[in-house]
Amino acid sequence: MISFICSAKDRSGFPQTEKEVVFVGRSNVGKSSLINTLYKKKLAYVGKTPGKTKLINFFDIDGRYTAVDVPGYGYAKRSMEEAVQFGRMMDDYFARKDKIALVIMITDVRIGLTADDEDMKGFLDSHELPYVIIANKTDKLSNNQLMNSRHKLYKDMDNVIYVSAEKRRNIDQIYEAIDLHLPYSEG
Ligand SMILES: Nc1nc2c(ncn2[C@@H]2O[C@H](COP(=O)(O)OP(=O)(O)OP(=O)(O)O)[C@@H](O)[C@H]2O)c(=O)[nH]1
Ligand SMILES: [Mg+2]
Repeated sequence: MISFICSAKDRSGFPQTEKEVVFVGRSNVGKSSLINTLYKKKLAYVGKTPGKTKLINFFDIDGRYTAVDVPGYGYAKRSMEEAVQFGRMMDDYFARKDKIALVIMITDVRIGLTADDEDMKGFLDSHELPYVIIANKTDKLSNNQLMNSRHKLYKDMDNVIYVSAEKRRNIDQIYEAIDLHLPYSEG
């Protein structure tokens, strides 16, 4: 069974979990959409305007692991107060890095990795956190444009999974990546 555990804005609200798969990325790349597609349920709030997800949301996935939806980074229209709170919330979250089984970094296939994404990648590398990169919204590109994006925007990197959350394209590859990073469990 898949169920919502809680939302939290700082460490006082984080639940007791063991293995987390966390979805990060710039605002509006489709983190919440991808979570809903992966788990076939309207778990996370999807919005037309960036900055929709404001708290860290925890979901129990079949008792196997915890999926975590976090607010997007690189969203300029936050107020100063919001930006400070956002930074603190993410610091609190990543301080528990021993719990993180896999980071799923989502990007927009039409944009590739931005400076914010490169910062996040540097952070993940320096903390030796395992991650995969998702290039989402492939339904917005033709096959030719997609080839161009792979080559030019993603430099043919081999840990990129090209998907469409909206059209359920290549979603199985994400399940495989998650399974690979969880200790073996039955069922
Ligand atoms: N065409 C297309 N649109 C998508 C896809 N995935 C998400 N979207 C759209 O992109 C917009 C943002 O989606 P969200 O899932 O709310 O994005 P988010 O990354 O959670 O955004 P924040 O919570 O603001 O950080 C929505 O209008 C979605 O419908 C996709 O695969 N294809
Ligand atoms: Mg969201």
